[in-house]
Amino acid sequence: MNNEMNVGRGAGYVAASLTRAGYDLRFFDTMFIKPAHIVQAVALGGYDLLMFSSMSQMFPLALDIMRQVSDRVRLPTVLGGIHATIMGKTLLERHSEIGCLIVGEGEDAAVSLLHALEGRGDLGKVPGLAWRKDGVIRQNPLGPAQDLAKSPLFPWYYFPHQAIVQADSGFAYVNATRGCPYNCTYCCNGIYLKHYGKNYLRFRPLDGVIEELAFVHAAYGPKLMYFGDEMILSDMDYAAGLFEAIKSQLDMPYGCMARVEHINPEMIKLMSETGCRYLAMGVECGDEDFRKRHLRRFMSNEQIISAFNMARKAGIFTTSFNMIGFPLGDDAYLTEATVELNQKIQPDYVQMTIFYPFPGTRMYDYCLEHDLIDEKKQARLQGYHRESVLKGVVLEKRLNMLRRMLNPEGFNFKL
Ligand code: B12
Ligand code: SF4
Repeated sequence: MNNEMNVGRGAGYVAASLTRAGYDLRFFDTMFIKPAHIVQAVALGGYDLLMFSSMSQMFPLALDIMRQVSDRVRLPTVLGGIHATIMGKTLLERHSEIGCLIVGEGEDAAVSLLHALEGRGDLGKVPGLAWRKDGVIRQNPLGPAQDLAKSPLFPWYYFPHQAIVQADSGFAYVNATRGCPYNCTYCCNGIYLKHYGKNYLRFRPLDGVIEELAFVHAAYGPKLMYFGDEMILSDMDYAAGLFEAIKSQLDMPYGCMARVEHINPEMIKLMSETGCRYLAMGVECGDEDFRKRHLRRFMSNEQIISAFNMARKAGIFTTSFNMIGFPLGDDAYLTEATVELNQKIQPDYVQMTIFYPFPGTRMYDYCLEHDLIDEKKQARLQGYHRESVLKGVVLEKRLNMLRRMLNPEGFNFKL
């Protein structure tokens, strides 16, 4: 389930793992194949199982496809991805359309599930499986976090060129790590941390990453390799080794995301010398007290200013991530504080989005407790780029005005 011109990483890895285990599969991406056509293709027959990968906002469409398919053919369905991971077996209690679901990482679990369905294993032993047995809904314990050294190669060939190289930036999203050690109140990362603990943060072997970068560069020719990893700098030694290998073996421009706490003069020097041309860092809210107290982001405004200064002086294009429309606090005041901080740090691009309550996060629980979510709006909006999903909150005009004011030249990245 996808609504962005980008690759579905989780679904890709699970599909690659099943292919490696010898299963035949067809990969449908709702960004490129209309749901009605997917339903038609599946209804034509030849399939034994229908597997879905879905984030929360796309889940209603996943359910809709399941319903449409079940009107035509009888096929068992499996749901995986972040939404299944957050909600677990409660989704089975609410939706009879879903045959079973897998909580957590799916490379090994999906293979184990298919083995069990073929009678080569026991459903009770499939890691993270939530399923129905004799009218009772059960949920198996999760397995260990995926060993990234044993992950299959990412199946780039499932995706069209325009999903791999972003039209506006020329960036290709790649990854070297999985996970983040922090636990901000609005982010789903905490769910994975809860399930996998400190083993959640993992690093791919460097030779595999370098080989993949060389392949993506040769095959698709992006302007820049962008590490979309949550927290690539969480192990400075790993990051330094990776960046030096990129310089010595590939010599191609790259970019990444970071927390301001990880930016220091030595790291910035190394990044700029090894080809880092793009760095995106979260500000989220310009009011330090609010940020610490309600978002549980403990960096100071000084640290934010200093990190952006260092990057700018090193000639690295910077983006700041920001949110407006929080469910608590005075939003007009908080927005002003965020604008002021951005005017101080002067990033090359200011990304402004609207707070969205993701199930499983503490901010979501707060919104539920205070009955703040407008379900109709939520069903209509599939992201946080246009409007707030909170009751009575209308932010579209303000958001557009802020975007124009803070980015008079738009996204103007040049190498
Ligand atoms: C990289 C990334 C992106 C990239 C690539 C996204 C993609 N489609 O893969 C880009 C920039 C495009 C992106 C876009 C968006 N993202 Co994003 N993204 C991430 C990030 C940082 C890492 C995801 C990742 O690559 N993980 C590694 C892969 C291998 O793991 P995975 O995706 O979880 O998949 C594993 C399991 O879930 C499971 N699994 C997955 N599918 C299936 C299917 C089956 C059948 C089975 C059995 C198992 C299974 O197995 C997989 C492998 O182990 C996460 C943060 C996070 N920690 O998850 C946010 C995150 C997933 N993104 C999020 C959001 C909101 C979005 C957007 C909606 C933002 C927007 N534009 O409004 C879009 C939606 C794009 C879309 N519809 O696909 C939220 C999702 C919250 C939610 N509850 O749904 C997250 C969790 C961040 C957050 N805010 O907390 N994102
Ligand atoms: S630092 Fe970023 S990825 Fe990590 S928990 Fe906070 S928002 Fe999520």
